[in-house]
Amino acid sequence: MADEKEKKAPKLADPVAASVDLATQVMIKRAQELGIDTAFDRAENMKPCNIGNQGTCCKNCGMGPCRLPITKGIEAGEVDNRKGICGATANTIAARNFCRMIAAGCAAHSDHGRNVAEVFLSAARKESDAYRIKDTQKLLAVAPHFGVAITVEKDGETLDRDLDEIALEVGEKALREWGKDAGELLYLKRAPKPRYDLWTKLGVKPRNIDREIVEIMHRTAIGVDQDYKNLMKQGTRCALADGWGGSMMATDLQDIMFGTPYPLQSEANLGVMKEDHVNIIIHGHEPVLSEVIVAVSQTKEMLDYAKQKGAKGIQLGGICCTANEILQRHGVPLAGTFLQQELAIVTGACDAMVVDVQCVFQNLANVAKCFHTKLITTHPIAKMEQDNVLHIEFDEHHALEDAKRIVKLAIDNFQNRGADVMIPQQKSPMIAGFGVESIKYHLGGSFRGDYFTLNDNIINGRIRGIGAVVGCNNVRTKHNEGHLTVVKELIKNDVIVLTTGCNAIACAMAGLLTPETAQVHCGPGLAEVCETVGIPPVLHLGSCVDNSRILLAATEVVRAGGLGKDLSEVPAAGSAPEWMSEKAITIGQYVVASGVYTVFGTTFPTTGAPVFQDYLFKEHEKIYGGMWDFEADPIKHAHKMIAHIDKKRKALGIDKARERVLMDMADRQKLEVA
Ligand code: BF8
Repeated sequence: MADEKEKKAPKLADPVAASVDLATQVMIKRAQELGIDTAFDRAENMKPCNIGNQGTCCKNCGMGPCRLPITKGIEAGEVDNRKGICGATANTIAARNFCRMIAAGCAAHSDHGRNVAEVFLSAARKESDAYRIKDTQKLLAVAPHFGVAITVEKDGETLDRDLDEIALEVGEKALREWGKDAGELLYLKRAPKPRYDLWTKLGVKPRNIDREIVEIMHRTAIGVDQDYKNLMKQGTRCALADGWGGSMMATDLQDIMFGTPYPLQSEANLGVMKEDHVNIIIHGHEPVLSEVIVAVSQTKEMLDYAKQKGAKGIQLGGICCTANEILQRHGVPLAGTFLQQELAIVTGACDAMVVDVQCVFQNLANVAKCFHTKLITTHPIAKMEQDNVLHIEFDEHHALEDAKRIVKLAIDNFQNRGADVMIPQQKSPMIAGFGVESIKYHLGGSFRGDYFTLNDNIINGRIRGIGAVVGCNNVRTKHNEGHLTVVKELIKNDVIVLTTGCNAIACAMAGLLTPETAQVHCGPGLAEVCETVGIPPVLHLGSCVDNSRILLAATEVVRAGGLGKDLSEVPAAGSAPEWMSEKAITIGQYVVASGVYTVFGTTFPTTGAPVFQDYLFKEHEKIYGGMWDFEADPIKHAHKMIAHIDKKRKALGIDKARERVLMDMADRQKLEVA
């Protein structure tokens, strides 16, 4: 009997039920025909642990794991007597687990930021040929936030300071943010003053990034912090260290080194791969290597070499957030989302997949074994145990040589392709490359470059509000269905959408990142604005660390006037319909602590501790002006966001239909007084 059970073939995913995307469906089926399992199939055979899922499994010591599943009785109002061996309650356990997720997410984003800061400093010191200070305007804009002067006084005259000197000081000051011994994170003051003052009053201002992560690990160890409210105070401090610290610095320093994104055209989905080209897929998160690969793969030397080997050229494609980074700055097409990484290899046309850190499936190595694909890890902290994986460690001091070696390896591998190439045809055009600066220009014009026009259109009701829809794919829900349904429902109701991460890739694949989308999917007000200024109703703002751009865009909205004095007053809401990564929890917490209502879909990791969950979902609004929510149904999810936006419109007194007039500063000030 036991043998019979073991022999049972694993279940296969139904491709149509697994994804709304045709290319994905085709490639899941293709993998199944070839006998290759993907995450979609594995999810059929591995059900999530029901107790871990509720957030109430504690494995922080060797006496457990202590498992505290919720019961029907407790749900119905019975006294909750659950406790672990040490006495930890469900609230304590769920809060500890939640805080550890925040610490992990903050560590991931911020360690990325630290690496960028180190490369930045090496560029400022001119130690590398591959990196330089490219966007000096952004350097000058960012320097004052680090307390770095951009002018000098000489003989009673104010002179521009040397750019190299400024860059060096910015790099040094930035790097100190991870471990300085006193003070608070310098970027916190970029938030609107009432928000900064609130964080001061609540005692949640991060001191330095590393310390906040370490303190969570300490406080969540057995026998330390046993008050879920106190734990969440530290959770918030750590999350803010990510959003207004590590992530924001990563974005800024990357922009200075690699260029601030401006709108550009590109394409998305597996169909961007080309049969007659060398295909290199770049996957992961840190753009320091991928930037150089992009540059090297465009050199005549490499293109000639590719032709010599029988290819027509070199086609780059991205997966996950590296994809977003090189798309935003260079227009490199997106090959797919997090859940399409294995499928890119299943095409049989992936000559090399280059990975760095985060969101990389270890099963890529097993899939690569079935094809000619060279799977190359590049980061010292992220290797794979399988023996077919090549490790080419990347170092900023010889970045060009490393990138050349990788590109050459891919070209050499082109001729090893088997006959089993199958690239799906699907790909969609898109406009990407938005950011705080380009929104200013597009919605404000070159003479009036600011957020006034956006604010005016929110005030007059053409735009109902702002939705920030971000985050991962989660194989426990239909790939991209939540993302697309939430976004379409928002724009249909005149909510402009700012997107990052895998949501942005999903929207790109579905063609939502084009100005033409406005006519098809938007409500009349938003459609009118998009048509007038020629932007898509869904603006791609980059990778997940670039959620910091959303914080700063919202801050610009506050600054432009008429929509309140703090982020919590703006008619805006956040969403991650298909989240799965710990990073998403960190992002959610810093967005909530910045005053924004945030809804997650698919699952929520605190359902086994209703009192703690209430603290996040209800009490947080009283503390921060923003709170968490959970809604798996994407239409209801979108309408919860819209209801919140309407609540904020009402509080601002802009809920009534208004005469559509262009407001000046005086009008906006009058509104604020009212
Ligand atoms: O940092 S959205 S699946 S790729 S974690 Fe990963 Fe989630 Fe995609 Fe980027 Ni963000």
